[in-house]
Amino acid sequence: MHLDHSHEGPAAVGADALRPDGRRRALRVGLGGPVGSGKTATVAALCRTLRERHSLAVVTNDIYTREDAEFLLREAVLPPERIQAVETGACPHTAIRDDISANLEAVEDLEDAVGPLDLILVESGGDNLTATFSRGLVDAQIFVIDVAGGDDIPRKGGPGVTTADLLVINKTDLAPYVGSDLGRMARDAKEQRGELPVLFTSLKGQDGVAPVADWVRARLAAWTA
Ligand SMILES: Nc1nc2c(ncn2[C@@H]2O[C@H](COP(=O)(O)OP(=O)(O)OP(=O)(O)O)[C@@H](O)[C@H]2O)c(=O)[nH]1
Ligand SMILES: [Mg+2]
Repeated sequence: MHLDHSHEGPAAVGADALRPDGRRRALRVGLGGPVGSGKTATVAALCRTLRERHSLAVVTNDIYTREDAEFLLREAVLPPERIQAVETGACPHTAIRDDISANLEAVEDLEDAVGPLDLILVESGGDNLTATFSRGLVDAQIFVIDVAGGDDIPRKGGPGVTTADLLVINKTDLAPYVGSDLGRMARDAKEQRGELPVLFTSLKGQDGVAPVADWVRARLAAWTA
């Protein structure tokens, strides 16, 4: 049985926000979602957009490989010492929700090695609609789906779609080719999520990640306030 922490509130900015040396730790943002929806592409684009102004690091999770980390290294989105891979060896959600020890170790190692850091992005391995992060691991979570996965995904709900702090619906450039109705996706997402935000992106376009980067900047501002 999997523990579901999705109903816990956001982590309080309290003692948990401080490192043993008394400095504020980095804001930790998790990215989850189905296989191939664009999580790594979003992480890469966020790094390129935010790295000038902020001190960043990334943790990737893959089941048996280090492919996502290797992609980010090849693309040189950050210096290599700021990218860490966790090989989960099991269902991806297990490592972000049920036994978060390997991921916690990775984020703490990064802060020790290259800190102080403003932001650590933790990418989950691609998983199903129930995949959510433990609030013991991340302060906020982004759920990335894409229009090519079917325009009924927001309507199907599941904890990723309904409770993530931000829902990203990616690959809008593909909508005409796969017959996805973006208006319907927006209405269904609103119905599932109420006031929680939803952003549409196309990472193939110029600066396509900008709305997500703005959302992350707002979270960072709140974290450091
Ligand atoms: N057309 C289009 N392709 C995209 C977009 N975003 C990502 N892709 C492509 O989609 C494929 C999968 O993207 P990834 O970022 O690797 O997806 P992921 O969610 O990290 O995949 P896993 O980690 O394997 O679950 C890649 O070929 C990307 O280039 C987009 O906005 N539009
Ligand atoms: Mg990936």
